[in-house]
Amino acid sequence: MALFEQAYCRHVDSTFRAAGFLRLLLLLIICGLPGTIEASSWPYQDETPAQRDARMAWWRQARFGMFIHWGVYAVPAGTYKGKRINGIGEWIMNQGKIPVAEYKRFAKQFNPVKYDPDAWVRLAKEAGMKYIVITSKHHDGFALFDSNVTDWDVVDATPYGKDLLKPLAEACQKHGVKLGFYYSQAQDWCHPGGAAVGGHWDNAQDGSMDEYIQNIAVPQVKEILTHYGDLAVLWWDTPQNMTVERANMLQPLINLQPGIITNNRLGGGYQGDTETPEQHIPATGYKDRDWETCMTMNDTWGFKSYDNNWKSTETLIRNLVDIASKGGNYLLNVGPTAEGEIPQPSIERLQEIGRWMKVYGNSIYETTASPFTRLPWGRCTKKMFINGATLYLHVFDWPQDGKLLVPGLKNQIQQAYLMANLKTLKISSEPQGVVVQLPKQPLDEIDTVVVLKVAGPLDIEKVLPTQDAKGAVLLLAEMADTSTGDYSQFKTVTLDQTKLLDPGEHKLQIKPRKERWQPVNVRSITLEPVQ
Ligand code: FHN
Repeated sequence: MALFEQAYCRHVDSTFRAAGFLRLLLLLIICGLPGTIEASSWPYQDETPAQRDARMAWWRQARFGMFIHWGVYAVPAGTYKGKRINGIGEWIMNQGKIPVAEYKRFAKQFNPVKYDPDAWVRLAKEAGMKYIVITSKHHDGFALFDSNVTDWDVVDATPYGKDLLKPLAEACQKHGVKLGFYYSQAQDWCHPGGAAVGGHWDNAQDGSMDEYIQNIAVPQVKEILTHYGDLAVLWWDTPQNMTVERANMLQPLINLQPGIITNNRLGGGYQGDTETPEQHIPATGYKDRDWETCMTMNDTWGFKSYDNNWKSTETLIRNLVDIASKGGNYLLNVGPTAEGEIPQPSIERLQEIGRWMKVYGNSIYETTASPFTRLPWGRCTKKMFINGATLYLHVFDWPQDGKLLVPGLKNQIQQAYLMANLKTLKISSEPQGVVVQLPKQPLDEIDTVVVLKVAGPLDIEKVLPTQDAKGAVLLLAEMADTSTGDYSQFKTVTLDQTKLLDPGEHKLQIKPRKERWQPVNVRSITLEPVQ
């Protein structure tokens, strides 16, 4: 999760007591921060919805991209003076409080002679990824490109001595993969005046942040936006100490790449084009906002030699599907070594994802979010057409009796088949929805996709939650209108008791207390009858 988000997220898993009812309409209210500052130089502020859709089209169709965190931190790779340093690899300088001059010495061992940008791009493509975002400069201030305003870059400070972004840009161009640059605009631990979460630890870091923005960040952003051909994305990060004035020095530069997509991490009140949940998948998508979950395959972004906590291919594929089913993109990270190699476990996982994508990629690309609130056996993605829709049913949990219930679906089904072999499937319309008759075994243990072609506008009856045998009703976050935030640390809170005297529809509102004006993430609400 983004560090700057941590400050204002609170997590609640609420329990609410009620006294018997028939149906309940849930309205969850999730509040944002008090009004943000008006940003003035957003070049797309007069864009019509159609212009915006056209600008965002490739990104929305892509659904899957590669994040690359690469820099001098790959040399210590998590170890400093013989000690393993806690935390993510690219933060070793900050976590280990390594003095600037000492950290800079690691650059002498940064010699990525095995760097093969063409192979990296081919790997991304093989995995089914449509774009790459690479750290042109991370928080340690080290530039992977030849910068005119500093010697703290790959050309001047390393034995390798060559710009790393140029050949990557060429390979992306050659293979038709879009390229984006990550740029740490505020945190810079090696240039005086750059911000540092937790504060400076070396006098060499002290200086004016305004001058740092003016003399380092602004010219470097100009460099990355003008020296590498067409750029698709500019990915800001950690807006530590970014005032609106500082953001205004950087924001207009995006005009140098007309149509470029930027994220929401510049600071100064700029919302950018995309929300960027980090290391988690929101329970639902973001209403009226494009979004992209960025995630590591192990527990670090930058290479750490001893981080072997790799996610399984099953988890990664299901994450991609989950995200697509909520209308978002998945930006999956690799952290290459100081020699320029993507770690083998990452390569293997990307190749396995690629094998799945070869068969099922069309159920991900160009799809939009699921029309169902929740499917007990998996996820759904869809494509809408003038006369109907294609529903891709992603079956994670294969039904033992072979009957797949698509709850609430009322449409006439034109075709039902297994995506992998086009085998037609029998269907029947039942009062609870459409039932698809599946073969005994899934074709893919991770996710077998069933395609339903339906006629007419989608007609899906909302299946409302019902009481269980004990009379309890479980309301999940997926059923709410919107939800965001980190879904890893919840606590259960007993809220209150109330009497519902009349049967019928009731409205339940949950709001944060005014004096603690923060967003609340609600995972589920249980209504229990009072005995
Ligand atoms: O501090 C960084 C971190 O190193 C990494 O780059 C991630 C990627 O989204 N962003 C920041 C934390 O939010």
